Amino acid sequence: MDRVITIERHILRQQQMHPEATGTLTSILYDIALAGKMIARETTRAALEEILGLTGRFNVQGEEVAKLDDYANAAIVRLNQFTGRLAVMGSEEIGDIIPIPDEYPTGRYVLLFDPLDGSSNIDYSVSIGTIFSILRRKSPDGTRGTVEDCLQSGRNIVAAGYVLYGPSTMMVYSSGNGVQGFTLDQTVGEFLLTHPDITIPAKPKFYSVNQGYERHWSREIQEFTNCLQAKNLSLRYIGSLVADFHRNLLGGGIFYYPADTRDPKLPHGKLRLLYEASPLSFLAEHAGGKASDGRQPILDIEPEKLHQRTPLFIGNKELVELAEAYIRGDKP
Ligand code: FDP
Repeated sequence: MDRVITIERHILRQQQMHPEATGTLTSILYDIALAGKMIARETTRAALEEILGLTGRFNVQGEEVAKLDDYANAAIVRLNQFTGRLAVMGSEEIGDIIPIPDEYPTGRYVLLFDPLDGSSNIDYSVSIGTIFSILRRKSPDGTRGTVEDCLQSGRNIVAAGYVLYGPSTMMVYSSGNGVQGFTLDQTVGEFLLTHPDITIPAKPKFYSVNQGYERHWSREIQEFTNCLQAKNLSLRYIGSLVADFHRNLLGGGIFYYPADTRDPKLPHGKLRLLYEASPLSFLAEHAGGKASDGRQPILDIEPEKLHQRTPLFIGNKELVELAEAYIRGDKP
């Protein structure tokens, strides 16, 4: 690439393609990139604090050390609650909606996010990520946002993406016009475009699933998995959704977290529709892939609850369709 394109420049260019745009969406995306840089810095520091034995309740200054997922949640809320761009927010960390405080104006958009996905991996220095989606409000402008503003199907997503905190920090997003990947240059503090117009490779390499739970799966899912093995796909499972999705997005493959019989309270698998599955499904579709709950596209599901769970099959179109065929009972 002979041009250096920062994320700011790229987002602005996308905005210029829409003469009617007010710049509000652009500003929300900037703020998410900024939150991503702040969280990236803290994830690096958290590893050191672990080594230095500082993860007790207080740091060297005698200040209380927030848990990383609380920090990430607070960073995103603080950066977005006063700007007048959002009607309401929803976070995987918080049970209810996050209203905009009365002292601040509200705006046209809704921000849903999982501040730190894969957080059970934090203590092991394994990649984790932030997932987000942005939608338009349904409630009238000028009022406080409502839970209905958050309970929208993924088809209404205007922009979505994630920040991956791995060997490098990357932000991958789409506002409906291709999927773009940026890598954080720590020395200048900028996300630079390194992966323009990402499409999922047609030839898959990987399948990703927690095979430790195989005995709790339905016969159809077990047979589907055998079929993937017969295709000589490599098993790769990090156990951090963003990282697993990212690898398969670039390398080709399928990630799935099916429903299983381990916990009767979780009959639909583990992953959250609004905070995890929908945003990544938006990216998968814009990268030429597919995402399904096994019966219908994830983006078509009308959510009923903020923390609704869903089975997820996401990645290469052919493999997701193969999973659907097995689940329907008409395996090829
Ligand atoms: P985590 O519990 O570490 O936060 O939904 C959260 C998630 O991680 C995903 O990131 C990950 O794909 C999945 O759960 C891992 O679940 P298992 O440990 O059951 O495989």
